[in-house]
Amino acid sequence: MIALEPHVVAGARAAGLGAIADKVAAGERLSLDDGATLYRTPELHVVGALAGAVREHLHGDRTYFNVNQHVNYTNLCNKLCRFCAFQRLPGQDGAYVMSPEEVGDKIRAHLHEPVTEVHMVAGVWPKLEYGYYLDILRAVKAARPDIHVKAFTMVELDQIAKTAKRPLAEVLPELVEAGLDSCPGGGAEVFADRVHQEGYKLKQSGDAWLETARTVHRAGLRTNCTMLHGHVETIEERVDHLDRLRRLQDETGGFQTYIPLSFHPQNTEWAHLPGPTAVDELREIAVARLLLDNVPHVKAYWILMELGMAQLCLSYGADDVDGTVVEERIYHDAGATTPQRTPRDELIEAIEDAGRVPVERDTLYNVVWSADEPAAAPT
Ligand code: V47
Repeated sequence: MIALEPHVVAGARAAGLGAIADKVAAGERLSLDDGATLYRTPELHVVGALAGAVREHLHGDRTYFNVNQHVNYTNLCNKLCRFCAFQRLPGQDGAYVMSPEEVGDKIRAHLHEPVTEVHMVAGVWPKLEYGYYLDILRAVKAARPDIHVKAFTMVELDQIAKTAKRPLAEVLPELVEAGLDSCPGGGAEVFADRVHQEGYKLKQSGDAWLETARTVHRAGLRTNCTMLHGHVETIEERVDHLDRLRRLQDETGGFQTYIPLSFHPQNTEWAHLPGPTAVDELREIAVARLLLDNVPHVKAYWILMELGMAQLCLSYGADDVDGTVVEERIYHDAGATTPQRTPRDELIEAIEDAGRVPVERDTLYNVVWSADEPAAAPT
């Protein structure tokens, strides 16, 4: 049972969302039709209030962040996704592959900071040898043995297994042995075949992404999940995507966090599309919090939307703002105007300014430091 404030119930009834509010209060699963209604209702503040109530039921005011560092080890990619500004082919301006030594150097450059996670994703390039992936994992751990390595989207893992010419289930223990600790949520885009064909047909299908995630969860690794929204997809395709994530989560329980990724059009083949508005971003957070009743966390990734928007998202269902990041390429190549990094104390201040309680977490949501128990603050 979730206690909804009387004004939230009244607002929901006035907006024609009374039946959905009753289900939310009873902790009942929302249907696909409910999802479409939440996307279409003009009263976004009511959707946000319902999602905010769920967020507070799950996490109170606690708002998570981490001290992390991104490493994008190559931008070579043969998937040619129409939404992507990061990808390069060999010989193109700015194309690069980091050696394992360079990956280690990136980690060593931040040893003076209390980084607990490296987030390591890249393009998909079949000419990279299987041993390369093991070597970059080992290079990270050699540089910083206690760091958590969150690396490789389902799309990259699919390629790594193909390169190794072995099933992923066999390859995963070797990646773990080399240093892999968990996996990020990217590469899911929108699962619907129609959108896949129109925007990223060379990439693994939605079904294949889900099957890869199933294999990863069965191997005992936690992952995140995402949806890239605000391009050519319909509302029904978004609801279907969230429902497919929800069904896999019922089966495996392996997803920790859902992150809506708002499409950034600049320098992409879809540059003529307007991309989502700030209002769309709020709605994605809120609808996801309400539909994904079995995913513990919803993240407002500040890199996508400015810290001010991420603060607002904390009242629309989000309980996490991601981390310090340090160096980001995927969104900045596609026109993001956010800074490359936000220092730890600024994340704390932003969360407090939004009226919430900052909690520094590690990748698996163990508490590193919390404003409500500040004694163990890291230096
Ligand atoms: O896989 C690429 C998307 C993803 C664009 O798991 C784009 O904690 C919008 O997955 N506009 C990478 N989106 C980012 C990602 C992520 C980010 C933060 C945290 C976590 C996590 C995961 O970004 C890609 C793709 O789906 N993407 N280009 C673009 N132009």
